[in-house]
Amino acid sequence: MSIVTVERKILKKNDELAAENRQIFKENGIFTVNLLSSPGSGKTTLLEKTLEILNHTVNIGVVEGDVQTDNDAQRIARYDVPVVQIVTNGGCHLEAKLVQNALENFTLSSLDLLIIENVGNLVCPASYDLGEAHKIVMVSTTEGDDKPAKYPAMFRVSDLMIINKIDLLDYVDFAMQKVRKHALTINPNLHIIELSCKSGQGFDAWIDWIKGKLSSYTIK
Ligand SMILES: Nc1nc2c(ncn2[C@@H]2O[C@H](COP(=O)(O)OP(=O)(O)O)[C@@H](O)[C@H]2O)c(=O)[nH]1
Ligand SMILES: [Mg+2]
Repeated sequence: MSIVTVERKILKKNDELAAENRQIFKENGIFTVNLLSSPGSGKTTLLEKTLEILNHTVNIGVVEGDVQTDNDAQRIARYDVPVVQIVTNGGCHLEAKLVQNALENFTLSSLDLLIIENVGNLVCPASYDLGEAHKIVMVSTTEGDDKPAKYPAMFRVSDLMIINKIDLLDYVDFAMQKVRKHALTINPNLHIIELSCKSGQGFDAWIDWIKGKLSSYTIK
């Protein structure tokens, strides 16, 4: 009983800090997304491809969350965009306070888009609002087709599901329609994009989604 109470208090505090972050994003005209998946689904690869395409037209900042290393931040730094690594030292998710601290390292007034790559985990990050406009959940064809059924909370709180690695569909047991059906049963409003970060197939739909959101996000 007491454990439940403590957890509620932590989440309440997190929600307050997330509201502060949301206000900071609003004041600075920054569209922020929180990217979530299991380890290895392709979050960093999606970011790399996105930076290749959008880097010259959109001012992008990246926050990388990882349990132990700064490997992903190093991958992103090659694109010459501002990137801040948060190492959680074993923590399984990012929290609003950690993101707020990370924001001090950006020139916020010059950012249009902030992409937060969360710690690879389909459970804990679902409960933690970071102040983002949208949570985006990614699944990939190599990790089985049971993820929406097994981790429904993540699909309930997300607005977009990206199904990555469709270049491997012929080689893996992955029933696309089953995944789509389960996810939509949990969240009928979920937008779904199938793509391959490797072949580029379907990637335009993702870029169009981001561009559409950026253009309708009139908060300056
Ligand atoms: N075949 C294939 N491999 C991919 C694709 N996207 C990412 N990968 C590979 O999947 C592995 C994990 O990718 P990464 O971006 O580090 O995943 P993260 O842990 O979610 O950030 C890497 O070896 C990538 O090259 C894809 O669309 N197709
Ligand atoms: Mg990564």
